[in-house]
Amino acid sequence: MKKNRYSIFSLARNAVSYHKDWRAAWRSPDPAPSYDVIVVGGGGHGLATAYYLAAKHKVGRIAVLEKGWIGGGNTGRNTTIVRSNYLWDESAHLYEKSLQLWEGLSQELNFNVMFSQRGVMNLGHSLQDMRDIYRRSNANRLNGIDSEILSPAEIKAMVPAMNVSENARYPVLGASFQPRGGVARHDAVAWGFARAADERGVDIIQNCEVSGILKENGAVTGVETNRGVIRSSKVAVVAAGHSSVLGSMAELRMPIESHPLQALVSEPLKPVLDTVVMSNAVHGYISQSDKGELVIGAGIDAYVGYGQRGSFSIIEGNVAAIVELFPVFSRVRMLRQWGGIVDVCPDACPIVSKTSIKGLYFNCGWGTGGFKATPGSGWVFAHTVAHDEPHALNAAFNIERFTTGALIDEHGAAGVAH
Ligand code: FAD
Ligand code: PYC
Repeated sequence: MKKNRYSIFSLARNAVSYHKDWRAAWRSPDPAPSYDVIVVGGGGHGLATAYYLAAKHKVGRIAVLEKGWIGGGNTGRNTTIVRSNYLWDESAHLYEKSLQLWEGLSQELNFNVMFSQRGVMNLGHSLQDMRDIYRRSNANRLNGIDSEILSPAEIKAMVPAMNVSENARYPVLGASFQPRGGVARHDAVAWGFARAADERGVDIIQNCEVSGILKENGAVTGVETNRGVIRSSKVAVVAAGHSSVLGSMAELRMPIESHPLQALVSEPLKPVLDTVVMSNAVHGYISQSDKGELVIGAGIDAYVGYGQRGSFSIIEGNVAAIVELFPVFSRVRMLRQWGGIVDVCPDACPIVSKTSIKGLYFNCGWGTGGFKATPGSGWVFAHTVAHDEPHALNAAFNIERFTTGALIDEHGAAGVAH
């Protein structure tokens, strides 16, 4: 029988050993001179890509190069909402694949990613909101994606703390509800993929910043880093927040703008909200973490930049919107605020694609909504890199769509204004 390193006995032993001889969950190797595939970026998407490259496609020598610490980018900064209720078939199929992977992810990785299917509610506050909600809900059902329409009374029954009065400035007229949506523990997703990838021989190299992409005769040959040159004929870039910076290293101009996106959490409260509530119109979304904190997020800051922070006016408007929906939260104290940098494409859809440079692949542009896509993105990107061809699920998300015009406009389903 295979020895289980993570058994209950090892938990008990480590609990009383004050972490002495604690075995690291992944190694910290020096970079090798060359690899079969280099993944740039150790967020959830990069780690998932490396995991599926090793586990599913049996690629032998893989490195993940991360300039900071794994999960320290948007993966560890997001509000963890997972859903698949996108409007267009292409996105619905991709996000639904991801949701299905989430449903088995803790078992797949042997790591509890705390995926909690507590449902996601998207509120409507006007006649046009409700028309859009019906349209998207019908499209979802045609794609086999669970979706229900809730009346204000049904919303009130599920979320008693919400003000559904007709007299509110933005009255709640109804909502779509995806019962299989929910939240997950963001760090755990990075750690789970990292540990499982490391077990399959993937070298995860932190504090390793890529500063150049090397190419010869139109093909990639490796990368320059602060740990020296590392060679590979396949480089897969998954560097959310810095995709344009990485693109410019290969003289590729990416159709991307990088914006701050903020979030904040409150002091811990007793259980008061057991589903996820999102409102596009008032620009706020809220859930309650297992620790009891209210997890709150807003729309992007309108300016572009690489600072992992945002401006106060966004928080002010965001909190005002949440308090209008939940007057009972008006006296709750906020505990911390932070920002990430989201790479936004003009059609609010990602790029998961080969490029004009042989062996160079980009996975980016997930904007405000890529956390939910983490396993699905890794799944299709690993396929694309391993086979040098897109998977059927990401074929439409190629970089050429910005010249052919075959855009997939998901601004309405992005859930967050940008
Ligand atoms: P990241 O985790 O950002 O990983 C990219 C990595 O690349 C980083 O670790 C970075 O350090 C590294 N890197 C960059 N440049 C280099 C370099 N030169 N060399 C080496 N490494 C490099 N999505 C949802 O689905 N639901 C949500 O509720 C949600 N809420 C959000 C709330 C906030 C406040 C933010 C900021 C984002 C939110 N998102 C949400 C979006 C989501 O977080 C991202 O789309 C997703 O996490 C992107 O994952 P990633 O692994 O590609 O990126
Ligand atoms: O895409 O569901 C989403 C989302 C919620 C908050 C930020 N993004």
